Amino acid sequence: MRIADAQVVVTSPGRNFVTLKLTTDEGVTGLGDATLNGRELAVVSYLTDHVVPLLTGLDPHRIEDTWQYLYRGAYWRRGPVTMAAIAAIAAVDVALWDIKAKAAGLPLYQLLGGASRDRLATYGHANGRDIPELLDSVRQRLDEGYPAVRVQTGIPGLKAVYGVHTTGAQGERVLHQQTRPLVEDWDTDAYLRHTPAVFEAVRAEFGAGIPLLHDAHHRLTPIQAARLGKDLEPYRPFWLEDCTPTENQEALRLVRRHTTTPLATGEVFNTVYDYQTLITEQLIDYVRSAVTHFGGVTPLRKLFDFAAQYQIKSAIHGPEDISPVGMAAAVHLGFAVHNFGIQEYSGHNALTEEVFRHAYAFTDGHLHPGEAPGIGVELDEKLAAAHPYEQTYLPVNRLLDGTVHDW
Ligand code: CS2
Ligand code: MG
Repeated sequence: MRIADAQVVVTSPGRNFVTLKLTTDEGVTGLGDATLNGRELAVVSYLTDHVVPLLTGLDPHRIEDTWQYLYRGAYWRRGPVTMAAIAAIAAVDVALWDIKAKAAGLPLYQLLGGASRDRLATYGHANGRDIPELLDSVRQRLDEGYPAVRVQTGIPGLKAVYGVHTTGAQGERVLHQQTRPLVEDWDTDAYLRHTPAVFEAVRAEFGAGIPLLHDAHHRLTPIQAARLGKDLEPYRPFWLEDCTPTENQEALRLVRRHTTTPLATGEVFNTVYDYQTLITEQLIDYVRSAVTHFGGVTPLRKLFDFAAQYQIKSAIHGPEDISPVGMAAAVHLGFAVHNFGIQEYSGHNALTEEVFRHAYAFTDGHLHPGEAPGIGVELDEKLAAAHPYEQTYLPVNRLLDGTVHDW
């Protein structure tokens, strides 16, 4: 069997997705997600101009070798185009696993060691501009069956904050489709004062039993993160995510010294070296990388096995900007690895579900990969073509004095 064709499909069924479709000379196809939210076209170019020309004629069964060929063969790494390169390599990797599993007539998880559980526990996003709106949103997620909920709210005095949907004049949710980044505002002190009150209100309303997660989204200094972790301890969070920009891995040594609140990070990481200190010094409890942004199933499985030696668990990134192709790969991998922790799952809008028909199923707050051969996703190319790319940016965050801050 040889790779005969490679297509890069860009579609925007409500938000942009970049998908790689490989076709072998025996007609077996494979899909991979290459979506990098807000910088999609960089990956399209990396794939189209630099990777696709190398793929035709390769043996699709040589997944490890192809990964090494594309990663080491580029020479340049962990630098200016890393995330685009890694997302591109991830798409090839997942498409090759899809092909291999389809050729074997098996769902991908069977090639990864088989099922280690019957279903995957998930967490959903609850948010509100204020605490009453958040409580309603938590109730909705619990009614949908989510066993765990991430809580995010607006901050008194701030007009637009991460995780709280910006609504348009008609109250519609403003997505990221616009020609310039939305500008959000931030006041760390107000946030640090407000967040414990949010947890207190959610605990008072829903009790101590529900796992509550929170994402600080890279915004705190280490000592501020330590403060928040400590202040949330009475409410026993499931985790505090991205509490400080963890490119500075040593920062979490200080946080760890002050709080027992579990820590999660890694959605913006792209190689194991980004985690090395965090894992070997037990500075985190969950690794957050997505298949798409960590180079594919091949390297992410290795990361989970490394993390397992330190009792650190998986928590694959799963917001709506991970396409159903990336989500399918995540569910297969999460189903097979022993140190599964939890799976983030925001779901996708109806049109996206039509463009990417998938075998994985979300039932009573849990995911199952399904038994379809491969990753179990079919791309409706005609419908995809009917929704072309739309310029989009992630928001930019500024402090009240106008200084740019982490978003
Ligand atoms: C967030 C993401 O889900 C999360 O944990 O950090 O929604 C993140 O903001 C987006 O993926 C950025 O594209
Ligand atoms: Mg996050």
